[in-house]
Amino acid sequence: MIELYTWSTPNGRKVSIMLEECGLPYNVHKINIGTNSEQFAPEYLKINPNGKIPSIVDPDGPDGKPYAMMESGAILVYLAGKTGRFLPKSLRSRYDALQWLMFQMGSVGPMFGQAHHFMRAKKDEVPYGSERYGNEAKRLYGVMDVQLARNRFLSGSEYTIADVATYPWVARHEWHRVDLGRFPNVKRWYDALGERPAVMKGMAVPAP
Ligand SMILES: N[C@@H](CCC(=O)N[C@@H](CS)C(=O)NCC(=O)O)C(=O)O
Repeated sequence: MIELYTWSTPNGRKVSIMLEECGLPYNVHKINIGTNSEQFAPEYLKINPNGKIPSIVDPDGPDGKPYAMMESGAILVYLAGKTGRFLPKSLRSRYDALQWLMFQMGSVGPMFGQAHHFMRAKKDEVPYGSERYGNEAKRLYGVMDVQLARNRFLSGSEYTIADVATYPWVARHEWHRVDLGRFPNVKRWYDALGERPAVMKGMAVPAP
């Protein structure tokens, strides 16, 4: 059974969606990052030296021994490798999926996260931050909208870990003040993914 350390955030839900999609059994351990202490507990830092969620421990790691992992993108690649699912076999499609996964990890996550910080987390909104990251979020929706006008899924015709990684961030579109109606191709993709049973189950982790 894979041990999942998570909280109710987009990065955490990428991994619960993937575990559900792959049909892998897992135990959920809640790490309440709002306490500003659980993620920095010495025992947890042994699993995730960066003091963030998500993390997993697979008792049946690559060499048959327990294996701990941090970084949601790396965890998705690992689970795709372990199960042979959601990362295409053909090299061209595989690199397409990895490009869009890195786009999520390097742009979508950090920029949307900063937009949330400035728009929501601060008691007094900082207009410069809200504008900068809000504009960048809209720009990234534009990039995804063009890509999804040409493709059913983010990296092509197949549902991959790039889609798994991006969905929970787009699910927070109201937080970064993006009107999905302005990005019809993203909306079509978002609505379709939201109907997948594994996506619904993964988005409900951790249970309240
Ligand atoms: N690049 C990391 C980012 C992880 C991350 O930023 N996690 C946030 C929640 S979404 C967190 O744990 N924040 C707690 C903190 O910064 O103290 C990943 O994708 O796993």
